[in-house]
Amino acid sequence: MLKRVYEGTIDYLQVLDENGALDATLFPKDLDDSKIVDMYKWMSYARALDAKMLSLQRQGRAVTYAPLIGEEATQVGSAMAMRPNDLFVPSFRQHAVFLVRGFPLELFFVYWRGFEEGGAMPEGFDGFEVIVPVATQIPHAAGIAFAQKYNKKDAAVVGYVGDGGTSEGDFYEGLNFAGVMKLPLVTIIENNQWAISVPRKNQTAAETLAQKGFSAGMKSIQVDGNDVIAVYKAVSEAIANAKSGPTLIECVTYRMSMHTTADDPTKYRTSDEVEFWAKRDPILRVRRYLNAKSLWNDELEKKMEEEHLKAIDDAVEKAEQFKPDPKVIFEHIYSYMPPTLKEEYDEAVKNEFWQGNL
Ligand SMILES: Cc1ncc(C[n+]2csc(CCOP(=O)(O)OP(=O)(O)O)c2C)c(N)n1
Ligand SMILES: [Mg+2]
Repeated sequence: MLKRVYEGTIDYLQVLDENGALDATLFPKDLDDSKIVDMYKWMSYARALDAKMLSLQRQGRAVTYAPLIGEEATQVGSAMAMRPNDLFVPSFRQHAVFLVRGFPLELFFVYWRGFEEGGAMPEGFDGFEVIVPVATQIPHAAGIAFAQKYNKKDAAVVGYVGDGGTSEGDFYEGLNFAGVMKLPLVTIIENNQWAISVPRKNQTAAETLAQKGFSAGMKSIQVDGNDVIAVYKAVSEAIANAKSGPTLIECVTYRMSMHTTADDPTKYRTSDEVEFWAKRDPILRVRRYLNAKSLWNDELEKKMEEEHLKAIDDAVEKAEQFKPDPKVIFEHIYSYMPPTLKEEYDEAVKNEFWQGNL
């Protein structure tokens, strides 16, 4: 006997194409033009923030930074789809998610000056701090989703991972657990085509990254990650469905800039490729849509830019006056200080290690 025991398909979702044309049949019911204006403003705000961070880093006023430019639709669309109590678990590039979810900008800049205080999430903030070890956040996200289910909370967890991260064991382990336990976990693969200098095609021979969800028995979809409306729709639906189980969403986008400020992408990719994606810019297509409907103009653009720059500059000014407490590096990682760490802490304090005495 030979019979087919499994068959899977992956859908690709796009609602707003690169020319700003909308597929009205797919337009989410809870969106209207004023929300699209909000999406446009958040994406523009994120891009302005990114430009500021790059400038600060180049002036020696910020630590190594991973730019988000090009990935605004994936981040803003998903963050706007979250309900007030939903939680997010980022990796290291999701600055727009922090922004949309209301992370205080001043604290954002304190973190990127290199101070631990900026990594301690304010009480009541429904997100987790920047996580650099690739894909280790996915088992954490699954565990946090387990806690929501166990405690009967009506909250979903949205976890982010890169295309490179999907090759890590942690990614599969987290997804597998979420599938078995039917956890309220929405995992977003921010497929920006590169993992530092390793292209997407070298990560896997599979045609999509979304199909990796099949192995964990979860709903999986591929989305135009440069289409903020498609991302919003896919994530809203996954969140609405989270009580019955997890979803994997591959957002196909592009890292328009360097991997981090310590990288030079001209060494390993062509300008033709960058130009191809620049035409699919996530902000440009929304601007085209809004222009066609006379919902936006240069005057509004100028006013918005001024507001964003003022908010950013005010936050930078405050963050630069911030005086860090060196002892804090011991404090907020564990809910209580384990004995070995306490020992190091006591020794450091006794020797006033921040004076260079150790
Ligand atoms: C476990 C681990 N291995 C290697 C690194 C070094 N590293 C940092 S980012 C990165 C590439 C990540 O690529 P991807 O998952 O696609 O995310 P992106 O940077 O594109 O957002 C690597 C290899 C790391 N931080 N952690
Ligand atoms: Mg990547």
